[in-house]
Amino acid sequence: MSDSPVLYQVDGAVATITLNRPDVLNALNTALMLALREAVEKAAADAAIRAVVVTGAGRGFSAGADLASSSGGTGNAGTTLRERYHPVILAMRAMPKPIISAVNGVAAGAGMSIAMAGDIILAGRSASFLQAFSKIGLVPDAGSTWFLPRYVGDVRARAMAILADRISAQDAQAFGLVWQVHEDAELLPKAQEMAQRLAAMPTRAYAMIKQALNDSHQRDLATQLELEADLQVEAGKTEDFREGVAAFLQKRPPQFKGR
Ligand code: LHQ
Repeated sequence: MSDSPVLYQVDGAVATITLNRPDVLNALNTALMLALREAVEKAAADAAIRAVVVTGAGRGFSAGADLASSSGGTGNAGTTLRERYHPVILAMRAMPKPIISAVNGVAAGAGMSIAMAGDIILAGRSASFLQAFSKIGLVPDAGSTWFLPRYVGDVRARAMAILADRISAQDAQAFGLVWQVHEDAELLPKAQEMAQRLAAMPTRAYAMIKQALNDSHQRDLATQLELEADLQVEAGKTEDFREGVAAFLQKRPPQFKGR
């Protein structure tokens, strides 16, 4: 396998981005974060890609910041986070196509933040989730304090951040963090199957769904209603909407083009 810290593989309209430092459970160093940013931006910019899978090589998804590298230390954590992590998290949220996080093993610290920046989280049976930060005297970062209360509620988010207990895939699903749990060997095939399904759907509507949901907690109802109406006008102008309605009326499967 390539020794590049991030692999980028394309199958039809699906890009699979693999964190690839398996010897250290895909701990995040500068080279990996730069390559991850490049991969995320490439998938976002390529109109031929209509769904993305993010996963990890080996037995981990990601153990979070590489504590053995200089950028994993806290001396320049602000710069590291702002320059290396925030662009990745923001680019994943802004990605105008769905991202499936296929969590194949432990997702710890900022590795868990990256998993949570995806739109749908699938987990392998032996995967686990760990807000590791407080164990080493740090605070959750890279979006964990934003995603976690929204996904699992404030009570569980506080317990996870404060206790830093490892949460099983099964418990994470019960918490609402994980959409589906699959047998380990089935995780990647299932994630890619879901991505292929999404890649054949109306991609521009997905981009607008993400836009509507990304910050909906910050908007009041009246503002959100306005945003929905504006986006619906845009969605109504797409070729895929015309095709969706035509296919429904003609009682045939739609052929969406992502336009
Ligand atoms: C690792 C790591 C790792 C290096 C396992 N680094 N080598 C902070 C600062 C600045 C900017 C950005 O953001 C952040 C936020 C953060 O992400 S802070 C949180 C960092 N992550 C952690 O504190 C988790 C540390 N790792 C662990 O607690 C365990 O490794 C877990 C629970 C993830 C997995 O445990 P095991 O399955 O028992 O595996 P292991 O501990 O044996 O690890 C396997 C190898 O990976 C081992 O190397 P070795 O040479 O002994 O085989 C570890 O040293 C290495 N590794 N995490 N974060």
